[in-house]
Amino acid sequence: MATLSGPPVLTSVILNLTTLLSFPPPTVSAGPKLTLTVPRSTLSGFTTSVTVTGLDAVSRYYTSLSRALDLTGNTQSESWTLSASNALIPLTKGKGLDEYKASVFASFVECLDTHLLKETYLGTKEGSYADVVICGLVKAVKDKGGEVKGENVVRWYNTVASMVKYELIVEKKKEEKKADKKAETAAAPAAAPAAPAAAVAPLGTLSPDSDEYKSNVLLTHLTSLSITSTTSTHTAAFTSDELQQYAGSLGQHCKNIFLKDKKHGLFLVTAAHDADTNTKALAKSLGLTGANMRMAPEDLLGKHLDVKKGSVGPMCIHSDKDNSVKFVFDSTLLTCDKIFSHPGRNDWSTGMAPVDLVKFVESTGHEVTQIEFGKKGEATQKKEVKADEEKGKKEGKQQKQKGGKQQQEPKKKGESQKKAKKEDAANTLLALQYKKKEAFAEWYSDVIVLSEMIHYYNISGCYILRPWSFKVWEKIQRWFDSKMGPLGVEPAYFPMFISKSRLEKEKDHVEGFAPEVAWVTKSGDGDLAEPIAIRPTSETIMYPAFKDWISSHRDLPLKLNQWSNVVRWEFKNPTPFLRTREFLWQEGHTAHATYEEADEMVMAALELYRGVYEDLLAIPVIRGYKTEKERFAGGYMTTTCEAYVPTSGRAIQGATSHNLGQNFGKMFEISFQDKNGKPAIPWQTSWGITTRTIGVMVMVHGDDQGLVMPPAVSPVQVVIVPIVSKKVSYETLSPYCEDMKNKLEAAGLRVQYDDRTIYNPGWKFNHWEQKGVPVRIEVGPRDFDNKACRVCYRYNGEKEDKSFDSELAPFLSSKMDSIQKAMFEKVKKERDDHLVKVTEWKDFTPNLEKGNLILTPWCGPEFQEEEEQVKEKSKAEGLERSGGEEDERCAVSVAGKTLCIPFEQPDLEEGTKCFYTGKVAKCWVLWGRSY
Ligand code: 87F
Repeated sequence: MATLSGPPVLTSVILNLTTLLSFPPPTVSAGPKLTLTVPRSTLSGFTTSVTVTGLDAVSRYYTSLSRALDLTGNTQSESWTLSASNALIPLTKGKGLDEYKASVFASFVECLDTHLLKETYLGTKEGSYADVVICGLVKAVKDKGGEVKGENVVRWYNTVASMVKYELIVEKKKEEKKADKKAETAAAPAAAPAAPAAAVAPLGTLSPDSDEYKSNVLLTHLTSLSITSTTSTHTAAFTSDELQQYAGSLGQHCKNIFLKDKKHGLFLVTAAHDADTNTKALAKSLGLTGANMRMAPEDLLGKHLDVKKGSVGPMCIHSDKDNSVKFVFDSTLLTCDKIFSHPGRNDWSTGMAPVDLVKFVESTGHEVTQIEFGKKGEATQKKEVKADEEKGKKEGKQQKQKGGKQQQEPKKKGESQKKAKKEDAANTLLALQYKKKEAFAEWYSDVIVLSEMIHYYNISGCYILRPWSFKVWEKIQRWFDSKMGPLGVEPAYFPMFISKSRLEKEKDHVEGFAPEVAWVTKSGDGDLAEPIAIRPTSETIMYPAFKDWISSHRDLPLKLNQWSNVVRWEFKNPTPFLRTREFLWQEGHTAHATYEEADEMVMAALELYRGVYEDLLAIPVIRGYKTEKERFAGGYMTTTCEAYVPTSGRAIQGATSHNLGQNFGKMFEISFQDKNGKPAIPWQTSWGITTRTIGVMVMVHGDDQGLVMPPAVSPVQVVIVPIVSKKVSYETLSPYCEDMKNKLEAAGLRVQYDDRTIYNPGWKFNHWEQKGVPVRIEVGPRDFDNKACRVCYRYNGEKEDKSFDSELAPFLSSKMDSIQKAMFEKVKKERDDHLVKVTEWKDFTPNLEKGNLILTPWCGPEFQEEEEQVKEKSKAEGLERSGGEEDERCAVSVAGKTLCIPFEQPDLEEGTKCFYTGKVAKCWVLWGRSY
């Protein structure tokens, strides 16, 4: 079996370095001099810190701290690292990178690059000398304006750099609170939280005799109570997914939530990791009236529990000396043999019997309020069903078979149904936990999971697309394929592997992308003779075949389309659909006899992308050309369609279509005899759209109840939910509903009759709302009597009663169109309300801050340097105004960048000046913060 190496191996380096020294980590700053500051308290209990300055000294100091000195586990540093660092120390001194330094550096990089190609650095628990050398030097050179060209070095650096950044952030500790606070009040987060990191450090055991153990007050308190426990060390986990990944094998971890309620105070809730901790239901169970429980701000965590976000555990209650926090415990945890929680830090997990945990909390003078939490998903539903059964029994009615609650047909239909719905929602505990406007990133994760679109996977950046999202993708595919035939584009499939030589044939094309290429280097235990890349795109796979197929003008045009997966090993935080390491796409590749024909193809593909977004997904896009800086470097000209996400105020590139010119033709020696018998090089195009489309759809249309599906792509357009009563049973209602389903289906609608008896109507309403089905039809006993039904619209929450007659199907069919249109118009209005013109620099950043797309007069697409300056300056201004700072790993930036030069250009009066350079403007350019 072939195994992937390269990036996964490299990412383990991050772990090695971050776990090299326990919390707080050392700070490494790579400036003209590399400085390492190690808080000694973490090593020996002293509170002094040691600072080592200079690259070599830092390297040596690291070395002295670590028993396994290099990544191969040797106890001697490898000779190349020492000599390299010695030779390169002068580079880190003085300003700028002069020619001499640059040449020394270039030769070093070359030798290092070759070294990294044949050497695979497998991480051990300790850090590496090599990391320090490479990371420090590359950063130092980059800081001086130098460029690092070695592919393997860049890949290494990109991986390790995220660690340095992490440590630099820790360095800013004092300002952390301030920055965090500002970040909280800033605009909604732009990207969903990071998925689990790619590599997992092995679990370790913390000895109770160790200094580290003894200096942890929670653990010493535990010991003082004679409680039997074990504490394991692992990779720091910042999310429950990560915890599951890094320490899930230990056993049941608990979920800990610190809540604040204005009226009732602070609560620390410890529940099963899969418990549904809906705060409304919790308040109800606690008997709190008028409660509005929210996540407590982070400063309160520090103040009351002396812990940081992400490291909270039940034992932290120990720090609440004035008893201002109430402790709530999920009683279902009592059935576990052992439960694990953090003793104040998220790279340690302590396991003990649940009764002992209760004992611990009580020993701190806190009362333990026990509540039985439901489980997210099925278990909760079962519990609810059970409760319903109890209710049914009380009503003198056994519902063993049916399971679900048999709702009474309301006397006053509207009101009672509303009430029933409310009650059900409270019972189900399945509502979304986050509001879209308040916590966009968390809301996004919640929606895609609860709607059953995404299931998380244990490799960072890879996700399972469940039927509910894959069917949307299939809709896009079918629609797109229906347009391929008329354009003369044929389907094909090419292998997913590329040899190194082919991938690198077209240098411009791969340059810059190289760090993202994943390689297969082994089969079983043996090394492959030559590493094989996994396609990040297929130009270099397809074009050698084009060379074989094209020899005459009669072989042109050649137009192929392939649906496939591609792999790009991203280092920035991944987000399902939006930024993933493997994704699905369509890539079209064509070759033509003339530039004009190629250009026509480029525009036709872009028009299809407009169609996918606007006609299928109800999302308006702006089409245009990319600037020189942003276009695909391997081609001649790039066109794009850009969408807008109102909640984050960010643009997102929807799809691109390139005119590749004759560049690839030349590189791959594709030529043909033209009509006049003369040799010529074909003009090529490539174009692609990915599963990112689905993420954009979720972000743009979703609301606080979940997804809102545009009818054109919704796997189910109408769901029929029966509401049975004492008098009217399922058996009676079902034929009526089946008949309705058949009639609607005959009219071309996608219909589902939800006749599941284990769920009650309220549960079903909530379920289908979360999945965003455009229309729900409720059929109750009275509807049955009146040959009617109630039609509820997902996108605006409106409802109306309709007769079930021959008009219903055409009515709903046309409703699908009007809903689609209304959804598009609503989003378009929002987008247009955020589209502004700016003609002076001073207005640029303030408008970015308002989440606006900005049209500016611009000196021309070729002014790359100036474009970069706008980006950097707006970033600096943005950060200054918000008081924040940016993490390199973060996928989004506050910088404003060019999105496109829109095809539709507003009038540009003669003499208009570029808003930035003051030169004569040549066009309007669209800018924005983007994903
Ligand atoms: C990542 C790694 C290696 C983008 C990459 O846009 C290579 C690449 O060539 C790479 N990321 N690209 C550009 C892709 C160009 C083009 N390919 C066909 C498309 C549409 C579909």
